[in-house]
Amino acid sequence: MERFWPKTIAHADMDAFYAAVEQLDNPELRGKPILVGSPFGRGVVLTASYEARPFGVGSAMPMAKARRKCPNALIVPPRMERYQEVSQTIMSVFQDFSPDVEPLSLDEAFLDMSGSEQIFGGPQSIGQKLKDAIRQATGGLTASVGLSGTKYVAKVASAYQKPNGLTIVPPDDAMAWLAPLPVSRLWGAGPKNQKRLHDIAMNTIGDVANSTPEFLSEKLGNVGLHFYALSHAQDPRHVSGRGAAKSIGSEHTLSRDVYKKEDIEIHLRSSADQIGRRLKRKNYLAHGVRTKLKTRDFQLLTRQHRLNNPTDIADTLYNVAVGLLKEFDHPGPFRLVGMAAYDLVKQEESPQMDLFGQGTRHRKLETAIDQLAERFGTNVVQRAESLLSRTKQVVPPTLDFLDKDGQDKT
Ligand code: TTP
Ligand code: MG
Repeated sequence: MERFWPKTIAHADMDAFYAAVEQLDNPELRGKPILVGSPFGRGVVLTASYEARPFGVGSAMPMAKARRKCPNALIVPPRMERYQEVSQTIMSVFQDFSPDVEPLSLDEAFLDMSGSEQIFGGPQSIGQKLKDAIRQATGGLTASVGLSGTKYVAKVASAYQKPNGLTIVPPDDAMAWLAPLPVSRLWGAGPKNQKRLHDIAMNTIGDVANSTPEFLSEKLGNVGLHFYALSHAQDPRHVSGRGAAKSIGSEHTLSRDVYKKEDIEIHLRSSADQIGRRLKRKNYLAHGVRTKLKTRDFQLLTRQHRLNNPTDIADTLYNVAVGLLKEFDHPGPFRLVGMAAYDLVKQEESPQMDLFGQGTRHRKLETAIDQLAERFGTNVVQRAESLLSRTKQVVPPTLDFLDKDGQDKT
């Protein structure tokens, strides 16, 4: 009899999602290089069809540059509502497969498939059925799917043979499978951490696995320990499925567009404070922070960052959200500023919580502020900084601080 894995996690990610939807809806676009994005102004490519990718174009590249690199590409303006509709179809397929589905974006999700072998068969069969069901429900779209015993390895696996891939990594083989991959495949290894790893002669995940936690934490701090765990295919996070909040967000639609960093920061500050309060109230910690900006032509731009230690501290959320601003390549102005905390875990489930470090003092202080805010309203307790920025704002009074639900009027 086939032996099943102790835990089976699938990650599914649609191939060239927006572009594939355009090709599905318009047969004339099929088999051709297309770029989805606004053809006007200084917009960026949201995604490129696989026919366009060999020309070196892809998500987030300025449209003008992409057109130079791939002059034959057809430019298709995005239709967000349609992508959302298709996303709902995909998500409902996922829900037919598992009660524990954790969407990460419109086109990807984790599914906890543990114990479902009686219904769907072993990992290979689960993956194939999932792909078939997506193709059928959407009328022909393909997804790439990875299966392994952890979220991390499942995600790396789904990207391994794109497009239309299916990659199975048995948990016992996961460490060896990861070893030859570049360190850029470590979750949370942005350009800075990749460079730090290269500087200590670590180029593959196997190099990290063969190091020691002591050395890595000496060279990289906490994130070094996180990389060490990943390189050993250790990732204790659960698929946060049914009923769990997916993200907590706050955004401000502005009465007048902003483009100055200081103005954006003011809005992020009040969003972060509000999100921190809601996280604490619900006993959640967030693994991720997303910053959102909407352009004048209603393009929604987002950048996100995963934290090594999940947090509910507003100050940390704020600093990460502000740090993300430099990753946007749009000069503004923006008509909406917002942020969200995502990838939420219940406080008690997080093994990495920074109980004894920096966080504790901060949390105590913020909890006290939150309690006051809850009793007397947010107008009573404010950071000196936000008062300052408010006075700076007095002439001319350009910004509308009214939050979506009307609660956080400062
Ligand atoms: P991705 O899954 O990252 O990319 P993709 O589906 O286009 O291509 P693949 O997964 O096969 O590599 O993102 C899903 C959609 O999200 C993408 O089609 C467009 C949108 N998106 C943006 O709007 N901006 C971005 O910077 C990225 C990366 C994606
Ligand atoms: Mg995708």
